[in-house]
Amino acid sequence: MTPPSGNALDNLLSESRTFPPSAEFAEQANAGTDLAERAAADREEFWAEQARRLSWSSEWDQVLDWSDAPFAKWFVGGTLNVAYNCVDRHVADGHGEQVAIHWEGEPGDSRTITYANLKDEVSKAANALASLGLVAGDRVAIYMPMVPEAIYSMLACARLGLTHSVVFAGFSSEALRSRIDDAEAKLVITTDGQFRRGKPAPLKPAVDEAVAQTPSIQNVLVVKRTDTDVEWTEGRDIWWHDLVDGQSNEHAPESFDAEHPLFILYTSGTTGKPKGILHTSGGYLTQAAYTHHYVFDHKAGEDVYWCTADIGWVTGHSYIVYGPLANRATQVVYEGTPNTPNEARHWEIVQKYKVSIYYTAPTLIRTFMKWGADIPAKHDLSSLRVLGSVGEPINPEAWMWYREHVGGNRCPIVDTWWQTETGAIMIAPLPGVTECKPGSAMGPLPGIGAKVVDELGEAVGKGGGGYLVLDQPWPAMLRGIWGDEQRFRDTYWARFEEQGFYFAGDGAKYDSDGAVWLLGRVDDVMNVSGHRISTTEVESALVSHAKVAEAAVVGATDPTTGQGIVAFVILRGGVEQGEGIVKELRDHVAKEIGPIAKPRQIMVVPELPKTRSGKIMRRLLRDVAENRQVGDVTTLADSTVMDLISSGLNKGS
Ligand code: 6R9
Repeated sequence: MTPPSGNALDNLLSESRTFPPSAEFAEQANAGTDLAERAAADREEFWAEQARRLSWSSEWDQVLDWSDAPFAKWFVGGTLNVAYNCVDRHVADGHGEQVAIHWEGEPGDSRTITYANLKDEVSKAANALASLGLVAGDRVAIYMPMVPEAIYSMLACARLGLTHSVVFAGFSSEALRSRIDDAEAKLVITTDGQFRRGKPAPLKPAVDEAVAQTPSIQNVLVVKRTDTDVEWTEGRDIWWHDLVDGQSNEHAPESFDAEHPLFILYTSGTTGKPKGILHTSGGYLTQAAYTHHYVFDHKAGEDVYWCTADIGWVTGHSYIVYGPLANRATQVVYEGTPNTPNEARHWEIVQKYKVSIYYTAPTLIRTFMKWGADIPAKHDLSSLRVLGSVGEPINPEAWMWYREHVGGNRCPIVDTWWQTETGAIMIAPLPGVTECKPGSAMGPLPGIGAKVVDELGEAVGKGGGGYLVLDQPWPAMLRGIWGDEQRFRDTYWARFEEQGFYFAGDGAKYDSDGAVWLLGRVDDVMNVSGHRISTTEVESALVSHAKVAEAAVVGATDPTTGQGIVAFVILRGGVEQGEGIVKELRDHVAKEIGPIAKPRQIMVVPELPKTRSGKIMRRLLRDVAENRQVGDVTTLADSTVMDLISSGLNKGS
């Protein structure tokens, strides 16, 4: 167990450093070795035990009904109210004065929200939504920055049995429009604007543009955040302060079936159209709470927890809203970017609130590395005791840096593998139990079944690699793709139909000790700063521009963002090449999808490499994008194409 040294950090499978839990940590840890034993002895009873962390209005008669696989039903016959579980019951248990949220605005304003305050705000918001005529089962789109009202809105929906669809506020109006349409949402909740890198940026105009084309929307509820002037459509638009503030803070929560739809969250797949991943109530909340409790070793009333995700992603749903609040966490919610007003902002926040559990993404850790270790070193980070990572594989070098410069060589690091589809963490070490290796997510959690298999679905042994599959249904699993049963079956279940495995789309390996190493996506989904973006989605955006004839997009390795988007485009005849067009196309992609999908690089090329059946050979383009010798070109329809591309690029087009 030696601290970081030098450069031999890259070869994952020769990584031999291990970090066993300290005796002090193990002694106080929530998890013990018995957890896995109990799960192995009786899986369903184990999950039933976890479900009892929640308060149910009526208990289930059956833990799991898998008879209609791949559509699972968990806690069949049980009823509960998700918002009651996240808010009211803590107040009823005498913890109303405990801080639920230390909210930190980007410009430096802050709000302290206790569980009693949260109950009032969520109740008022629920009364307000009900007054608009919304009833259980209706869909509500939430397109908001990280303001407390976004959390109130999600919980108010949950309280009323409305299904929310949170759309990341960095997405374009077109992305919002298609998500509203797909779910036929009746209401959008938004803000006038959002603070981004120290400046207010308008948000409502994107909603106005989207809603002009979405017949299902009846109202737009607008929180005033930046005091930006907005256009107003009378009869449709309503200010939050006008509607919500005057409502009663009493609202009786109704109980819903364990399988009542809680939310839809759109994520990129291998085709251009995002998939609406559907999650339900009882199983989802059970696993979100279970994992938050054990993986972060969370102690209610003692820890100060901070997950740096945005509520627009699943991590924000499960590890800002549902898991932590179900577990009565005191948490920090930060509105802005990590370098506003300077690169020390996160460490100032850790110091200010004495954050003890910090959960972030490898891309940010690598950014911190770039900014320099002297920045965290100037702050008191001694309150930290557990560090988490999510969103993409964490390279051993970043893991070691995180351990040393943020965790003071003292905090266990939990690298958590999961997906929008899995709803909650699936593969991660248990702090206090697992001996960790830098860069490995280690193994499936107790109660979870995951395996690495080959093409035929046969389990590979130690040292072997292949596809990651989940071989047992789990409580927080997706219950389908909204409105597209066939796509659900095809995407996740067709590949290993015979074995009944869920195909995750990730490559993985076991090392010689049997620890799991995630190796990234095996499909055409890129992972840019932990965000999933499909190559097809960006290609469709590019070809929707009048000057583009054809486009091919690849994810190229990037030292900071994990992958960077590199696009190859063929322009239409007569279009001038040069700087101007590249900027125009990058902006166009930002407008179509959102700034996160802006290609890092666009190369204008005369041809694209294709097989005889017309498939673009992305492998070869990736070679070009990563400045490698171009690989085997024998299956190309025209083997001279790569020379044409390379020579064109060398001329600097
Ligand atoms: C939670 C979240 C899911 C994809 C997943 C994988 C990658 C996430 C990871 C990881 C290696 C980890 N991923 N966590 N890869 N190690 N700890 O990120 O959900 O946005 O749906 O992305 O992210 O490729 O398939 P989502």
